[in-house]
Amino acid sequence: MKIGIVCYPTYGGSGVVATELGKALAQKGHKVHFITYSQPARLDFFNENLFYHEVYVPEYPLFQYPPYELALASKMVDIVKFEKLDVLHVHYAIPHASAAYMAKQILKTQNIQIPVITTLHGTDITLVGKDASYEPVVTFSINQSDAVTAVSSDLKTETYKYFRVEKEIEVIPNFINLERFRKQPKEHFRAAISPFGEKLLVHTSNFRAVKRVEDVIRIFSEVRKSVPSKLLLVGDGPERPGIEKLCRDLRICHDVRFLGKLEAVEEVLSIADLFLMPSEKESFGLAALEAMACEVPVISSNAGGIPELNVQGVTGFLSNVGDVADMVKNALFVLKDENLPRFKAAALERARDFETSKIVPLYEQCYQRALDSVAAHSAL
Ligand code: GMT
Repeated sequence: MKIGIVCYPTYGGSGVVATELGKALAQKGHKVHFITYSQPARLDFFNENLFYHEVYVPEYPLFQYPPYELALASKMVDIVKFEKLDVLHVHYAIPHASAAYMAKQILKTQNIQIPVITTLHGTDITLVGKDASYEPVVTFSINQSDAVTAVSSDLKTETYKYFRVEKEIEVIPNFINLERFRKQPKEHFRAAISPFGEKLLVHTSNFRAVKRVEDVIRIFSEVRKSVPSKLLLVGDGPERPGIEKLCRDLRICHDVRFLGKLEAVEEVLSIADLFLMPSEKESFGLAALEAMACEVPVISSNAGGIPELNVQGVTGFLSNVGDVADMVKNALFVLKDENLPRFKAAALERARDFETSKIVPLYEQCYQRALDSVAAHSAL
């Protein structure tokens, strides 16, 4: 198949899933064309089946807000025609689903029928999408897609709750490349970070309010009172200045390391004992899956789709959003030397359920059904 993938090129979960999906499809022999405004962060290797088309938005003094969606729709039209694409798969509804709708309508006037598959990732529904500024367009473009997928059952439920969506939504969870995300021997790194055998807690995120990084710091601050430990923070974002101040106020800076936007997060996860994800909202929790694949148990909130990944008392524990005391209690339980090995083993075992080879065929089947349905309609 010739597949167009439209996504955000950044480190965010939706862009990561879209890029990893494209890479996996290319390895299976499909021709995959990424269409976005800059090189996707994880599109970092050469494969004869991978192509990248950059969307350029010309500047003009009249434009206070450059019309990216129009430039994107025009690019989609151009690439579908020139590369003879079979399907367009857009990740994150805003503005990709509506741009795809526009491209599809333009192509229709030229007798080209192309199915559009929209994958909902989370904040496009639970945070941004349901805002009145976007809701009518999001509802319309979801309903106009030929197939719609969501990354968890919870996100599917939320979508039906907040939007008048008539389309069937298929749940296709996030997936993980276990060849890349696996526990690697990094003992020298561990010895450098925790020279006295301190336990290592890790959090990775985009440091937005929804991630509740402040809870991460408060959990750690309590845990280290009972268990000698260090905290590694991977990622960066708007909450970071406040988080740094909190570390100073709590006088724990010497035990907290801000590592920034690290490329090789699996190396940090390889030396971790516990992953913290106290998010306010989380449609799936890809960062937790990456941790679990590296044998790291998870202390999380029970928000959104996290319970579909983290298994209570098996791969870690879940608490109500903001219940720092419960998360501290659970963290101390998991970190006990007699408990840690079984939680680590269970985390990896659970991650195997989401291996790339198990999930990517679900997308291929989805594409085929959308293609068949468009072909059947145009034959009428
Ligand atoms: O978590 C973020 O803020 C990034 C966001 C995105 O859209 O890039 O991630 C969302 O999509 C990921 C991939 O499907 C999911 O694993 C994350 O749970 C989801 N984030 C939220 O729902 C907050």
